[in-house]
Amino acid sequence: MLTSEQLKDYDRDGYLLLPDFFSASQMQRLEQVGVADQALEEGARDHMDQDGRVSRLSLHYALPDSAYAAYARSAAVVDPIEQLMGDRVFHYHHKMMMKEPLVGGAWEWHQDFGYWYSSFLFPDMGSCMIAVDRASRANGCLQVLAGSHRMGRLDHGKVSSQTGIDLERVPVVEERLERVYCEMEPGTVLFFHSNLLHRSDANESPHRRWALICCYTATFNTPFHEGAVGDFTPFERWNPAQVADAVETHAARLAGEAGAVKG
Ligand SMILES: O=C(O)CCC(=O)C(=O)O
Repeated sequence: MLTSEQLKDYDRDGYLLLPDFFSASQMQRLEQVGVADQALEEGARDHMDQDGRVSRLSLHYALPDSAYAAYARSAAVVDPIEQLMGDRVFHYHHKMMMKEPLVGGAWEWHQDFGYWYSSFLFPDMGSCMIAVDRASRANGCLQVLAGSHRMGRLDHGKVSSQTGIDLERVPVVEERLERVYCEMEPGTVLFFHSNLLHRSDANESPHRRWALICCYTATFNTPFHEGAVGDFTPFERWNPAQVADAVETHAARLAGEAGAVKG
């Protein structure tokens, strides 16, 4: 459970960075599954940055039998999210952000609610970013503007093929709010508010930067229009043993499909 100090920090800053949340060996196993998983690769979408570099992400609105969905169901993630939001939550989606060595592109300044707004009325939504690899400034770790969630939702428009805020506003905001580079060891997590401004640089290093981001909405805040994607129903939350079992089941399935997943 999060402490009252941590809840206060989140209210003030719009994020909470928690090292050693999962172990390095758990993250290594998750990555082994991800790397061996052809479906993850084939299901990934490319997003171009301003310089034409590509960031890949593999996103699921459902919670299928997968190692990634197991983390999205994990009570270790969902319980703190509910504490931070002060409400029960539904899973919205989860996605593996695959910023590959030397080629992984940047993400422009944006708020997640900047585009989730098209389907949801309230910004009572939040995410948990789980560092699968080490994330540093060199391989394009997430950057946040501390406290920017308190500005409310800003206008978003097209920035290259991404959706982002008017970049002329950023220096003005930066005069008042600190830019924080969220460097994360594998297993560090970052909980963040849907109105927190964030971005990341391209990965010019030889090191992969994968992160799993799990996104939730308060149960009262389901999409306001028909046809919005997502399954807004109660879901089972799993303890660490159930998560570990699901990861191994996924690894075994892949091994059956294509030879052993190296452990
Ligand atoms: O993975 C990243 O560096 C950026 C992710 C992001 O901005 C997002 O998912 O909204």
